[in-house]
Amino acid sequence: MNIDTICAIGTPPGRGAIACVRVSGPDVKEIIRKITGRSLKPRYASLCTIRDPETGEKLDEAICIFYEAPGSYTGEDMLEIFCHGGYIVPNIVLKAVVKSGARPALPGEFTKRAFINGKMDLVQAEAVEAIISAKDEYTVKATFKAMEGNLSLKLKELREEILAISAELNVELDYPEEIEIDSSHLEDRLKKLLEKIKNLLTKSRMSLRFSTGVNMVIVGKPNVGKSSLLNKFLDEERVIVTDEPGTTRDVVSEWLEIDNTLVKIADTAGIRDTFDKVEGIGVQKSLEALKKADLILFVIDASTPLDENDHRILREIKNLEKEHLVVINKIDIVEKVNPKEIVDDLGTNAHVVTISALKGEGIEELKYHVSKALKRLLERKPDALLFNARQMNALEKCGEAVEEAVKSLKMGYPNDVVALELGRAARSIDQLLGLDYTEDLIDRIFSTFCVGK
Ligand SMILES: Nc1nc2c(ncn2[C@@H]2O[C@H](COP(=O)(O)OP(=O)(O)OP(=O)(O)O)[C@@H](O)[C@H]2O)c(=O)[nH]1
Ligand SMILES: [Mg+2]
Repeated sequence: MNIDTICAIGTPPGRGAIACVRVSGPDVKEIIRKITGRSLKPRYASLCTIRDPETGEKLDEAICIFYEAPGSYTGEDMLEIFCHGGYIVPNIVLKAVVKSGARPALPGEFTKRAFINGKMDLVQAEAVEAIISAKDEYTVKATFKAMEGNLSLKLKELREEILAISAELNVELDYPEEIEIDSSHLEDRLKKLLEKIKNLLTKSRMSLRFSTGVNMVIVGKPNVGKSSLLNKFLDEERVIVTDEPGTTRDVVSEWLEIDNTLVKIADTAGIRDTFDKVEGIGVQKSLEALKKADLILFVIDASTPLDENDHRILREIKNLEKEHLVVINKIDIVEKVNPKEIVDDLGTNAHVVTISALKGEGIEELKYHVSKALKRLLERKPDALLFNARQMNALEKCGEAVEEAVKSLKMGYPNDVVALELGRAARSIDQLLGLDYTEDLIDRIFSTFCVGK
């Protein structure tokens, strides 16, 4: 393969103390000589004067680090120049590097080279990009494990198991007379394997939903102050608040960040029996929003006694086994509130917070408990899960093939039919890990990465 030398600014544009220009490829040593006039000891930080390779003009003072192949990110000779930041200097340095023989890199080209040179598999490469693009701490933590190789290990174990079962089937294919395989034992193994695949898919689906934002839904009977609470969370008059029960008729959601987690917060129509057609539709929508919720803020009104509507909503929440907090609102108009008495009466041991959405009292405490509840939810999620649609798709295909293999075995089909399905399953995992790839697919994946990574 004819490999050239690539370069890019690895830091985002804009005013900043330092920027990093990265260079990778066979001409790195030559480029270092041209722009610094020196040769650099690998893996040492050296303060260098960067010069125009043609005129010798001084361009910047920068820290340069040379990484010798194969001990670098890409597996090739690499140079990282830590020059002054801002809009101009990094580009001047980049130009000098280009003049010395490198060409500007395409998006994701450094990581693509790392992948092609066997420094990481496709799942790890995708994890690098997912970390850079993450919008919340959860995604960073989850994908960091994938970048370290935990997910790949899990997938390789699945692949090993598929190949081991295939091998047993093939033994019989090769020596049909001598060996007889106990097919019920193989069926058991296949079923266990299928179980593992399905489990990984289900958990990954949940985790993917999490990284695209947690659904937090505010529910309660009419007039308890749900919309007032949403407005307080957002710090603006986003939804209409009136003293008329049944004001909110639709689900209104907005994005919010709580303790580094992206939260989609939804206000809903108050839930009660109603003859009003529009309100009735609103109530239906509230019930549907409850089903989709990851976390529920169940609001009750401290100034009025609990009634059947409150109990009905709690029953709904309990039936759905949803994580919830009880929010007692309007504490500004009652003399004394006994939260314990209220939750005992309701029949829940969920955490309770007292607030006044009108006065803004208790909102910070509520946010604190929301963030604690989010942490509890996140901790439930195990590590090393699939984190994008491509990966999900490939593992789904693998699962389908294993399912077909189980069916074929049950139906007493010849072993080569079963083996064929298992071959398909193994290939899906190979594609997932990038052990089996086409240039076109790889280009498509890396083109979504950022330049300089
Ligand atoms: N005193 C007091 N009044 C409040 C408080 N929170 C809300 N209210 C009032 O209660 C009434 C209803 O508030 P909303 O926020 O519209 O209640 P809601 O739960 O969204 O009502 P629906 O949309 O009808 O289900 C309004 O008059 C609010 O001003 C509070 O903490 N204290
Ligand atoms: Mg409302």
